This record gives sequence, structure tokens and C-alpha cells, in this order.
Amino acid sequence: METHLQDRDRVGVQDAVLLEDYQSEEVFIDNLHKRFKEHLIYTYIGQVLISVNPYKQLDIYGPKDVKAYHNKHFFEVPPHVFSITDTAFRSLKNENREQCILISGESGSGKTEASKKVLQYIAEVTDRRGDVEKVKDKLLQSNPVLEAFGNAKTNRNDNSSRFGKYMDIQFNYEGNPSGGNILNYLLEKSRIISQVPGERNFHVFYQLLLGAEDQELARLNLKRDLDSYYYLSNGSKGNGIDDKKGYEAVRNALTIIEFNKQEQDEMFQITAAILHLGNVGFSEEEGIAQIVKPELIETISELLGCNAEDLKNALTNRTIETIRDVVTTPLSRELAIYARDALAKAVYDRLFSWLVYRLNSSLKIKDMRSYNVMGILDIYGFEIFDKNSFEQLCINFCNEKLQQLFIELTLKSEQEEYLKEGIEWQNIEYFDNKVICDLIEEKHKGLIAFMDEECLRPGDSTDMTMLTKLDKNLSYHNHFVSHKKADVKLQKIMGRDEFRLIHYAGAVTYNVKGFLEKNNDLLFRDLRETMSKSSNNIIQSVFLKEEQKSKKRPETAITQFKNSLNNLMHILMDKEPSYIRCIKPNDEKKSGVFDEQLVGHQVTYLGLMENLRVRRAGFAYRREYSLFLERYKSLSSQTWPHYHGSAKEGVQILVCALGYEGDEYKMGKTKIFIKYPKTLFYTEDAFQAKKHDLASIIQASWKGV
Ligand code: AOV
Ligand code: MG
Repeated sequence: METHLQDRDRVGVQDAVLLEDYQSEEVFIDNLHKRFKEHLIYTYIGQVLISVNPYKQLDIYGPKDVKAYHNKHFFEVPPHVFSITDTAFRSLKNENREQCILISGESGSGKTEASKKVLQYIAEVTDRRGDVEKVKDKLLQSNPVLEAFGNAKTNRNDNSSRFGKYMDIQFNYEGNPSGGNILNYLLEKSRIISQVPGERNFHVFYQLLLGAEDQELARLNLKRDLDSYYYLSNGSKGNGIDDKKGYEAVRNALTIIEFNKQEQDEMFQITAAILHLGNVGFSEEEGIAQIVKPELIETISELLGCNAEDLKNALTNRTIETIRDVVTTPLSRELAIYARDALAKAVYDRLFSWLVYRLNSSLKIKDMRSYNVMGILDIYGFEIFDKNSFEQLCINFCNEKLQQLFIELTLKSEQEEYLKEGIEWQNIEYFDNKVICDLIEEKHKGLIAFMDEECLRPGDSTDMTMLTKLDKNLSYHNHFVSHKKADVKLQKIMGRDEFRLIHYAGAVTYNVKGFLEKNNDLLFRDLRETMSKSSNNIIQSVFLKEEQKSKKRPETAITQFKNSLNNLMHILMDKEPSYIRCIKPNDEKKSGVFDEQLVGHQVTYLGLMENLRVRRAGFAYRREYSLFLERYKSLSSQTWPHYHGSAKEGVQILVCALGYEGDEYKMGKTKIFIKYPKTLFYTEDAFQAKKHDLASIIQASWKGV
């Protein structure tokens, strides 16, 4: 317990609530920095874990560490992701409370690594029996598969998750993992067709080309040459990523998760078909697109199991159904390219969804008797780039929702604890970001509603008409800034095709270019129909399902996202949350470098100061009487070496002996609440001095013998 207090000048405090000046961001960051220098990457704010990416392997996740954290109260041991997990796991097992671990932070801050550590810890502290082991293997092995298809090298992170993930681990009545379920959010499918300089397409393409055996490549009609494929050509090469090993890991994982040969074959056929599809070029004759190498279409059709003629037609024509008849018109070269890219994105996106669906069927709990769940959310953090587009809007909206949940749950749990302990509740002032959530998602009058209205309006709607609509309807709102409404200084940096939202974490300017197209997410009907007739089981199943659904007006991308987020909020709301807030210490992926300014931004985006303020608004420190007494009993002769009355009485005696003033503490039903850190430090220092004295006495008496 609190051994850290001895060295707080050098290694800082392990819980930021113990900082004297808790309002100062500088002090807060300095504390993180001190700890980081000592390789102490974890720090708490109450029960929230902050993790600073060390960018190097630390020897803190081995079997001895698992043992050190197993069945320990989180305040008895230094902060650690294992401790958060252990606390959650014990609450799940002993109190039957469903758990969720919410991990947030910007790209490259260590969210995915943290989520893997959570899973690793659970795997290590549960039974090793055959059937349990099998479930754990499947849960662990779902990672390399999802990462191959859903992660990519970006300029921020060599293994960046390009989708949001929520994974439930299901536990049976013995407290052993017995199944799992994964929900995925918004895969960044635009990456399929192009990547910015320095970045790559999804790992799986490189893994396949560099890792598959010659025979497999021949089956897929592929060459072992990255430069031959247009969809890979504008990105960067591997540098440092071992794709060959990655391929082996994926194949191995697929086998463990019990994907049969046919399923694996079909998955890689689709992957190969996308590479070929990127190489389909078009020429134009009298405004009509012609396929340059028709033989490529034969290859693609074979791989996707569809009819080559149908595919050729679908790539160069478009059929529109009007009220009276059905009209087919040929496409221009530009539209044919659009159709080709849309097909590649759609096929890959659906392959990914199928993969998650298939993983889930393999992870499905066999024993349906009562079970408990621990969910892990690894989702994209708040993004502010120089240019922000539709994707950033979705991601930042998601963060607003999570912040809202965080506020509700943290305040709720503070309130509940005070109530339970019979302590008067003091109102805490905080910024409630519900106004921003409403601005974005409110029915009929939120940003999404107006966006959709324009996107779904037949006729001449464009990105700019959409923006005009937003400006007209939302300019009244404090958190929406149109170009017109902006002050002179802001107008200079804001384009006419931009709008600005004042998010809880800061202001973001969004450029509307491409909004309409991305939100409509249109795949021409001819392509949809061709795919739904495919003999590739994966393709057929995903497109057929949509064909059946598409009789209704399809939902826009952002509305689908909104609905899945609201669904996620319901799932999380019922659970006991634990938070891991990840921070990236520098932009160079370097170990040992702590850029205070960069960290400062993230502290703001993550709302950590607000978090600390809420936690400190009441009491800095609270502890069960028995634990408090056990540690500090040497500080009064009435409680040392044993106190025989109730722990609460014992603590009351101690508090009097230590001379606590009336406003410094409160006695709850089971816990003592201490308002200021200095009170605790004073107590802890007295304890350390006493311990030292006692040790000398013991030593002296020993020498005397
Ligand atoms: P992210 O999930 O937060 O980014 P990752 O978890 O992928 O970030 O971490 C990025 C890289 O940082 C990893 O590949 C490791 O090299 C390193 N790293 C992170 N955490 C640790 C740790 N605890 N110990 C050692 N190295 C670590 V993104 O998915 O891009 O938002 O989209
Ligand atoms: Mg990640």
C-alpha cells in the first residue's frame, strides 16, 4: 500500500488525486513525466488507469507479474493494467456484476496492446483444463486474424486498427471463459483503393503476397510482386513488418478457430480478387467506358465465383428502375472507375463483416446456462487533423458518446458511493457534453438528420448543398460554427466548404468534400445483383442478405453508425465500467521521449483534468476502515499492536491521535473519506517514520541478544 509516497519527489504519485494542486495541468503532466522516466507507465486517477506508451518492451507482463497482481486490491499494488483487470474480474466472479473495460486514446497510444494484456491476464488466471483452454485459444487467436484484415501501417502506428472493436468474454458459473462475441464498427474501407504516402493497405494483402506458398499464389493467379498491384502501389513498403510471419500466424489462427479449408480458400480468393480488381483499367470510346484487359475480368470472376459477362456489364453499365420502366445506360470511364472502386471497397467491407460473424459463430458459448460478461472496447480516440473529413466526424461523434457515458457512469458511481456510505452529496460542477451529442444526433433537428435529408434527396444534391442546409439550420447552436458565423480571424483559416464543431475535447473543422458519397455509400445495383448470384459462399451470403434488405430505403452510413453506437451505449450502460486512458508520449514512435506539449493535448482530449476535478471535488482518498487501521495502527498506542474493537472505532481513535481537523475527513459506513492529499501524506510520513523507529528498536534488541 502507498509505498510510493516515500519517493514522491522522484517518481511522482501513483494516483493523481494525491496531487496537491490538482487543478494544474502542468503539475499533472509533470507527474506523468516523472513516472515515465522511471519506466512507470501506469498512473491512476482514482480508479481510472492512465497508460503512457513506452515504445519498448518492459519486463512487467510476465508470469511473476501476473502472480503479483492476482487477487490483490488495486491499492495494495502499483498501478497496472493487470490490476484493473483483476479488480474487474473479481467483481464479476464474486459479485456477479457484468464488466466492461473501456480503452481510449489517440492512434498509437497503446489501446490494442492494452486490450491484449487484459485478455492475456484473464487467460493466465483462469483454469487450464482442455475445454477452457480451447475457448481461450480461440479468443486469443481472433486477434491476429482481425488485425490482418482490419489493421494497417499508418504514419502514426505501424499496426493501426482501422476499425472499432468491442469484444465480450463470456464466463461460465465457475468463472472460466466459455465463449465470446465481437462487434465491429466502421472499417476504414477507403484504404482499399488508396493510401496516403508512407502508409499501407491492410496487412493481409502483403501477408498473402509475401507469405503464401507458390502453389497458393498460382491458384490465385498472383505474382509475388507488390509493385504489380495498383491498389498497393501508392502506399509504402513493409519496412520492418514481417509479413511472411504474419501470414503464417493468420493461417495458424484460422485453423485454431476452426475455419475449414473451403472457408479459408474462399477468404483468400476474395482477397486476391480485390488485388486483381484494382488492376482493371478502362479506356473511353465516345464517352463509353471499355475494359482494357477483359481477361482480368475472367480471373476475378473465377475467384469471386460470379459470371464474367455479368461482371463486365455491371462494371460498365448502370441500371436504374423508374416508376414506369427499367433503363440501362453505359458508364463513362470516370463512373466505371468509381464503380470498380466501390465494388472493391464493398466486397472487402463485407468480407470483414463476414469474418467477424464467422469468428462469433466459432466463439459462441456452448453452455447457455447463466453466464457473465466482461466486455473490452478498443475504439479510435478523438481525431483532429489538418484536414478532417466524414471519417473524423464519425470517430469524434463516437468519442462524444463515450464521454457522455463516462460522465454519467463516473458521476453516478460517485453519487452511489456517497449515498451508500451515508455521506452528504455535494454537487459537482462539470461540463456535460450532452448538448453536443444532441447537436449531432437529435431526431429531425440534429446534424445527422439534415445531412441525411440532403444525401437521400433525389436530384441535384451535392456536398455544398448539404453544407448550406447545415449552415442554415444549425448556425444558431453554440457548438456549431459556419463560415459565415465565424469571426474574421477564423474566416481566414476556414474554407467556404467547411464547418466547425466545438467538441468537448476541442474545436474541429470538417471539410465536406466527399461527405455525400461516403454517407450514401452507393454500390450500383448491377454489381449488387451480380455478387448476390456468386457461387463463393461468403460473397453470396453477405450480398444476398443485403439484396433482401435493400427493398427498403437503405440507411446512410452515418445513421447506421449512429444506431450501432446507441446500441453499444445500451450494452455498456448496464455494466460496471473500468477505464484505461492511453497516451502517446511522442510522434516518432521512440522510447524514452516524452513530449510534454503532445501529452498536454491528449490530456485535454481525454478530458483527464475534468475527470480529476470530479474525482477530487469530493474526497481525494477513501479506504475501508479495516485496511486503513491495519496500515496505520502503529500510530497510536491504543491501536498498536492490536485493536480489539470495531475497525471504525479503531480508525476514529487513530484520527483523533493524529489530530485530523473536522473538515479534513468524514466517516462513512464502511470507509473513511479524506478530503486533502496532505492529510494522507502527513499520515503516511508519520507511518514511515514510525516504521523506521520500530525497525531500529527491533534491530537494537536483536543486537543486544
Ligand atoms: P493503438 O491501438 O492505440 O493505436 P497500439 O496498441 O497498436 O496503439 O500501440 C502502438 C505500438 O506501440 C505497438 O505496436 C507497440 O509497438 C507499442 N506499444 C503500445 N503499448 C505498449 C506497451 N505496453 N509496451 C510496449 N510497447 C507498447 V490505433 O489502433 O492506430 O488508434 O488506430
Ligand atoms: Mg489499435
